[in-house]
Amino acid sequence: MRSTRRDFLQGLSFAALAPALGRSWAQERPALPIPPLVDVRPGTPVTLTARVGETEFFPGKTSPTAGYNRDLLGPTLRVRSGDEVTLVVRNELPETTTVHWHGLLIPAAVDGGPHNTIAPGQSWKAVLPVQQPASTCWYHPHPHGRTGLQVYGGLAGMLLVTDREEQALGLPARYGVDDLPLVLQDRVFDREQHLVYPRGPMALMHGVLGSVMLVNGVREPRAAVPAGLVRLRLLNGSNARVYELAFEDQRSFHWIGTDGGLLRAPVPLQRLPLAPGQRAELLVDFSDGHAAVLLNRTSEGAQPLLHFAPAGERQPPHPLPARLASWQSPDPKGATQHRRLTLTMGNDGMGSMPGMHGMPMPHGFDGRPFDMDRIDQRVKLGAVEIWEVSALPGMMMDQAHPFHMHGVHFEVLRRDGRAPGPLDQGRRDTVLVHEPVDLLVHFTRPGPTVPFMYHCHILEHEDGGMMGQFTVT
Ligand SMILES: [Cu+2]
Repeated sequence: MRSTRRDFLQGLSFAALAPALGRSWAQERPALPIPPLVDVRPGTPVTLTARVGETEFFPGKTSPTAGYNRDLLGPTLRVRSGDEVTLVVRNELPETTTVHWHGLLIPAAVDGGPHNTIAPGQSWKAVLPVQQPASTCWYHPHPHGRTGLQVYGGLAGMLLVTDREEQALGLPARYGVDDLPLVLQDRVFDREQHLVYPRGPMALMHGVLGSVMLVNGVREPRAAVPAGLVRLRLLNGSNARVYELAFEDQRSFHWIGTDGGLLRAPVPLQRLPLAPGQRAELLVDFSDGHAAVLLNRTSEGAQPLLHFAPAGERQPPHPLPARLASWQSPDPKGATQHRRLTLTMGNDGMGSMPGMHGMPMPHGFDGRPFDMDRIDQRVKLGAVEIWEVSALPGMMMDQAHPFHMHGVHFEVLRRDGRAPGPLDQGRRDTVLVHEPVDLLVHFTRPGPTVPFMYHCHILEHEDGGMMGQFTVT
């Protein structure tokens, strides 16, 4: 019953798997799976084996998938700021992969971008000097042209950075109990309820959007939580979908963290957008003991993501720390370079539709598709720069793009020429670009030979050429 390597190569279009023998599923919702937590300590290498497997997303229906050390997704890695840790990636996939440590501020040589390839059967050792604020990061493949498929197949995991300042805050910190890792993904299933990866012009244009929502690889699971304060670490691990997170009962929650770590102070909200690649940390108070449903609430309606079932003794409402983190924002007056980048869609993504146009035009920046052999930007180590990033409105569609930079955290300085709103605050590595944004970027990690990447985190846009690279010397 194992899926074959050939199945994975064929792009998840594998109708050949026989359905598993029927077994009765309990009527109640499946419990939220919590990926195993691995504390990565200096001097003790941890191995991630990328491999194919199979997953039963629907009762009795098995789909080929992929994961790290398991059939789907990967363990949660936890590292401490100040440590140097060693990770070994073993590639047991039938094709080349890489592993990018998304959110870690590390030298480009170990960043895991498309230059750090690992051939099938080979291993890659990455020594990572972790020096950054506590944050919720993740890891995922980044081979050029194959990132979308490999992430979609299940290759992704969370990577948590802790530090003393965060630990002193007394935030909920019991992993899997009141500190929950939540990987949000949407997927497409065929009529037989097998996982499929759609290709073609629509996928190239919008990215792959599925109608089935998964949290930690499971459809609409149920999380048993204490009747008190709970910390949610949300990762949008979807290929293309932007979420609008809200609770069904409109309860408010506190937003406490972004891609780059904790905010300066908790922000009460009822709704939070989360673009592909982004992370958000929330504190939700379940001390009323009432069940709650986390939704993706869009203009088209609301899709349930996760059901919370508070249990146990009700804890009195928990006072939040007034201040979470302090950091120095770079002075924009010290910016030594202003760069302007425009995300451009090739033929509005229609280039691959036969007969529609002449030459297929790939996605890119300023009309140029990604080229592994071309350095697009050269940056001085230690420099502060302003990157003005905009998206060219297409002829056929107006698409927002999650713009991601490796090797840096940035802050949004202006959006559409004005001071950004409260939802743009915090340190980030991924920002949704619809209106033009000015990003204040501090380049603190070296990339003299192997470059860092910047790209759209709609993975089909990235694979289609919407990526560039920069050196830092
Ligand atoms: Cu894009």
